[in-house]
Amino acid sequence: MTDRTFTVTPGWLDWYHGPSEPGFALPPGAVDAHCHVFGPGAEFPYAPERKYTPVDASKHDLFALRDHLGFDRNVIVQATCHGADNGALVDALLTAGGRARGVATVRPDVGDGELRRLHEVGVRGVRFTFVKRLVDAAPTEALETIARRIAPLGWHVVLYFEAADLPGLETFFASLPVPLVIDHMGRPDVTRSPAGPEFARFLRFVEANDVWVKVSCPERLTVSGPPALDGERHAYRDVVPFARKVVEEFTDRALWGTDWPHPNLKDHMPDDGLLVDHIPHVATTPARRQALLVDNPLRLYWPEDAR
Ligand code: 0GY
Repeated sequence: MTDRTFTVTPGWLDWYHGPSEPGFALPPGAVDAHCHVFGPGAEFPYAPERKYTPVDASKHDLFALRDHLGFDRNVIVQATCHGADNGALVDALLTAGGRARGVATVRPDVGDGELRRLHEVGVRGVRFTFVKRLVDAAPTEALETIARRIAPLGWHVVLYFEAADLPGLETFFASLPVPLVIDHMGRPDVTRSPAGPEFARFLRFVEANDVWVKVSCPERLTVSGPPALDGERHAYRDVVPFARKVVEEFTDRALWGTDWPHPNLKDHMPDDGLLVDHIPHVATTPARRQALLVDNPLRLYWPEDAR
């Protein structure tokens, strides 16, 4: 029998309850293109191979946040704590009634019937993480096999890696037969210059390949941190030049997501209302915001609704 009782990882920060009202009004049809559901563990047990046990964050909590912030739709991304059991994800997609699409995790031996079933409920991509603290080994072989399997479905691969690892991975990534979506701008070191060689390499990789970029997770990438909570709503300023550069250079290939419920944050948990107020600093014109928040995610996840 599966054990459905879980002890949350010591020091784990709960997600922010009662987020503030954003000052920035999202455009109609905005998509939160990177968020997760965690369990609840009693219903959807966490994977035995997980590297952390989170605080439960249910589909109901996620949809309440969507409505509070003013998003219209979600892209729910399978988190490593659920391994390749997509049960919680599929359940959330079914509940969302067309207002959510998903990115799953599958193993190389996944059946064609299972891939078709995932497609029917709204999955449009498969995620692979190369972030060492989240996986036992780089999933290179599995990625190669699965990318070939999902190509006929029109799916893409979501990649999560750290900037320092891109040089060793980019040739392999470029050889994959599907579009690539990069989480959190490839995790740049924001103490370096956005005009420096490391980020320039990332931008060249994006330029040269069929790559989309999530300009997400300022709260994870920041070194300067959020502002003191004294009414200042322009947070995570050290991340802005990186995200702005991506949005300006690749306006039609940038995506944005909350990353709610923000796994593995050690120092602070962001107020998701404040995160939304980060967006106009990154996408500085109405046209860029329309592309980032509406047109781009629709082209990738709801092409039938895209302009
Ligand atoms: C994120 C970032 C993290 C975790 C995961 O699947 C995951 O466990 O994505 C992280 O720890 O940096 O995108 O949620």
